[in-house]
Amino acid sequence: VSGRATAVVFPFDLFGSGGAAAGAQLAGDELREILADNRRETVPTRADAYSPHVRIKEVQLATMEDLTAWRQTGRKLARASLAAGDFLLWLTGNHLGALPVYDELSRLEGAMALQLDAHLDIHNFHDTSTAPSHGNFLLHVDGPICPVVNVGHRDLLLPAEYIQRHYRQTISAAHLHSSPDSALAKVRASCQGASRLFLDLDCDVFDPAVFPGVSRPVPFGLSAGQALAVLEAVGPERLSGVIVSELDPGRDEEDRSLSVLMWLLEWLLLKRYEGRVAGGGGNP
Ligand SMILES: [Mn+2]
Repeated sequence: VSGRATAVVFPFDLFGSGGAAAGAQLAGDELREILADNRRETVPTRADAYSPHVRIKEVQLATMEDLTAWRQTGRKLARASLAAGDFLLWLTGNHLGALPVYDELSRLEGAMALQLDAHLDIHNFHDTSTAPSHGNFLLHVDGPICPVVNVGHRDLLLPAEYIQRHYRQTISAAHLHSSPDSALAKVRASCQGASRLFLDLDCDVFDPAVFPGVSRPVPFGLSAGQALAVLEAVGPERLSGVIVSELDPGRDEEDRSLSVLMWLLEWLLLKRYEGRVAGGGGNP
């Protein structure tokens, strides 16, 4: 563990949710602003725990050459950061932009993804393309995929046996709404053995009332508080990285979605770094 946090802005949004690349850039800009504000502050604040350790890398996906090489470019960046033991904050456009991280993560022993997503991204319907898209990208991971646990889906179509082939565990939003304690216990248990736990946050896991800024809103989603409870259940300080996708600023309303996301990211950074400073037990 390096003690460093690398935020990668990876504005990819082809093959689904066009417009979400702007969400990655916006989240990156907000993070830069938060860090600058923290640096300007003259009295000690809790943000001092993480601010000095965060750096931001911005990937250009602007030319045909850039786009042709998107997956290799992404894999190279993810691989370097995983090898260095950085805390990786991957800000991408649509959910397919998470694929290069899954490619690299899946090569590592003890790796696991806790995926918060309204959809189970293994769609194989007659009218969905078999080429990689934001709705099926888990089927396209290079090599055997690391265990994936979904929390918060609202899927009404996929048969259980098909889901079980691709997910270690799925805990639906309905389960969370109706029996929160049992759902959270299930989340905790299914993430227990992982030594490298990544949070894969597809913003459409939130209820559209909380988070309107997504291109495929699904009702009956998680409240902001429920998402927090899920993360508390696994222990946010354990996370090795976070992938964020599907923020579509064009559909947001007065930055409500953006503020939910940025609060959560600041909270995750605090959880990651505060314990290390105060406890002194972890690696700096
Ligand atoms: Mn998704």
